[in-house]
Amino acid sequence: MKTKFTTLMFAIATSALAQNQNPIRVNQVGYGSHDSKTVAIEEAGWVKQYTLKSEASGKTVWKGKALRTATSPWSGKQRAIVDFSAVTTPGTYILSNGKATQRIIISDSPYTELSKASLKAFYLQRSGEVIDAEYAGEYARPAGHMDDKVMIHPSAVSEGRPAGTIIKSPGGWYDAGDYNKYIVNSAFSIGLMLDSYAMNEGYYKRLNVNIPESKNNTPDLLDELLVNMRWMQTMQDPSDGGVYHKLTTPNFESFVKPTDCHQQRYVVAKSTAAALDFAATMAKAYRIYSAFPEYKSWAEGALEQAKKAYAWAQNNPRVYYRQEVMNRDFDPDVQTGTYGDNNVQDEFLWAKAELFLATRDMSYVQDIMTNYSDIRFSNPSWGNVTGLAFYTLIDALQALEGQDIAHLGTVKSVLTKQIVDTADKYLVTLAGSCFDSPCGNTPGDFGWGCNGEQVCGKGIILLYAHSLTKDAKYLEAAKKVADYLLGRNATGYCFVTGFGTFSPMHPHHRLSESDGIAAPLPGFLVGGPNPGQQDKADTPKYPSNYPDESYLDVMQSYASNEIAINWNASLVAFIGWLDNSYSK
Ligand code: 9MR
Repeated sequence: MKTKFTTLMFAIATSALAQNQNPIRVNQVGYGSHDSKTVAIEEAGWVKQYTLKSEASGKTVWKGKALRTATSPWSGKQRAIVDFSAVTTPGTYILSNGKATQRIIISDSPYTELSKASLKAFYLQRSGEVIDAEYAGEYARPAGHMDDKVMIHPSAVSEGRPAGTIIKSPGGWYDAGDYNKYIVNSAFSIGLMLDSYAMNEGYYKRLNVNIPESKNNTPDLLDELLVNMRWMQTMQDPSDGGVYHKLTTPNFESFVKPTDCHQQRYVVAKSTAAALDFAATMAKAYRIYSAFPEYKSWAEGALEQAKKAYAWAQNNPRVYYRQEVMNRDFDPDVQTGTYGDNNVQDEFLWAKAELFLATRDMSYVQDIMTNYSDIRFSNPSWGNVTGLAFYTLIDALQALEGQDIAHLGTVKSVLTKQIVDTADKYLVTLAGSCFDSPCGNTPGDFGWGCNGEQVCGKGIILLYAHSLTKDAKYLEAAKKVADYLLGRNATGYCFVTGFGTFSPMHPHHRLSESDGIAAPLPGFLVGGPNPGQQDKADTPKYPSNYPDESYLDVMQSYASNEIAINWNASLVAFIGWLDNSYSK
C-alpha cells in the first residue's frame, strides 16, 4: 500500500530526476551588460513575438522575433534562439514567449560571485583541518582524516620504509565525492589554476574569498593551492625522490562524515606519471611563489623536490599505475579511483617545460626545440597534460624572445597556431548550435566530467586564443560557453551548486550528503551529461539516452553528478579569467 510518506518520497525523487520544466533555457547566473544575450527555447515552429519586461516596473523593454530556429542533433528537438542583446541596462527582467516566462539577469560583472565561490569550494574540500564557521558558515565541520598514521602499502616499499611503516601525510583536498587524495589529479588541478593565475595576476591579487589565509599578503588563490601542495610534498619518498600515486583507503568509504571514517589509509605504488606531474607542479610553483617573500624559501624547497622527482622519473620512465596487477601481487586490495595512464610522454613534456622555465636550463627543452613539429595540442585533462605544456611553453618562449636560440620564433608560432586553430574549430560548431554555444554540439562534448574537461576546457582555450590574437570573437565565444554551463543547455541545469534557479541538489559528494544540510556545499561543478552511464546499475533510470540529456541529479550518479577538484579547477580557471575580462 502506498502511504502518504512513500507518495511524498516518490514526488521528491521524481523532481530530482526531472529536467528543468521551463522550456526557456537561459544563463541563470546572468549576462554581461554589453554581451550577446540569447536564450534557447524548446518549442516547435516560430512564435510571433517574444517580450522582455522589467521585473520591477513591468514595462516592456524589448520585443521581437526569434533570431533563428535550430534542431538538436541529438534529440531532434526544435529550439528557437531569441536574441535581446540590444538591452544593455543592468537589472532583472522577465522574458516571455506567451506561454512560459523566465527571469533574466543583466549585470556589469555577472561572474564575480561565481568566481569566488568556485575557489572557496576548495576550502570546503580541505581535508584534515577544522572548517570554520567564520569562513564556511553553516557548512563548518570538525577535522577528519588527520592522516598522521598513514601506512606504507606493500606496493610502495623502499629502503627505510618497509610495508606497514607509518608516515604522516596530512592536509590537502579530498579529490572528489570520495575522501581519497591523488597526485595526478592534484597536479593537473594546480597546474591549470596556476596557468589562469599567470594570465590574470592583477585580478587574483585583488580576489578575496574569505579563507583563513586571506589576511596575509599572498593572493587567496595561491594560498589555497599551497594547502594541497603541502600535502603533495609529503607524498615524495625522501629516500629516492619517487612519488606515491595516491593516498587511499582500500575501499571507498560509505556516505558518512569525515569524522565517522575509520578505515586504515595507505600510500600506494609510486608511478612515473605521479613523479612527473609532481615535478611540473613544484617547478611551476617555485617560479610563481618566489615572488612572495613569505613563500620564497618554501619555493626553493619545492624546486629541489621537483628536480628529485624528475630524476626518479628519468630512471623509472615506464612505471604505470596498474591497480589490477597491484592487487594480484599485494594485499590489501585497493578498489578506489585509479587515474591510470599508460602514456607518459605528455607528462614528460609538461615537466620539462616547467623545469626549463624554473631553472632556465635549456637542456630540459633541447629535444622540444628540435622535435616541435611532432607535438599536438589537445584540450588538457588529468590524463593528457600536453595542453598544460603548451600553455607553459608559450609563456616560456615569450620570456626568451630576442635571444639567439635556434627555431625559437618558429616553435612559438607553431604552438600558438595550434591553440588558435583549436579555438577556430569551436567557432565553427557555434555557428549552427542549437544552444548558441560552442559546447553541446559534438559527441566529445559529453562524457564523464565533460562540464570541466570539455566545457570549461573549451572556454579556457578560447580565452587563450583571445589573449594570443586579441580578436574579440574568441572572448565572445567564451562567454557563450559560460551561458551553456549555467543553464542554456539540454537539461536546463545551471551546473554549479548553489547558483542559478535550477541547480544540482544531490551531487555524488560525501561531504554534501553527510552534513545533514539539504543544500549541497556551494560552488561545485558537477560532472555533467554522460551517455556512458557507467553508473546505471546503481541509479534510477536516466531520463534519456540522448547524450545531452544523460544526466541525473541523484546522489548515486557518480558518472554524471559527482564533483571533483579537476573540474572545479577548470571552473576556477575559466570563470576567474572571464570575470577579469569585465574589469578591463
Ligand atoms: O575523472 C575521472 C574520469 O576521467 C574517469 O573516466 C573515471 C573512471 O575511471 O574516474 C574519474 O575520476 C574519479 C577518480 O578515479 C576517483 N575520485 C572521483 C573521480 C571523479 O569521478
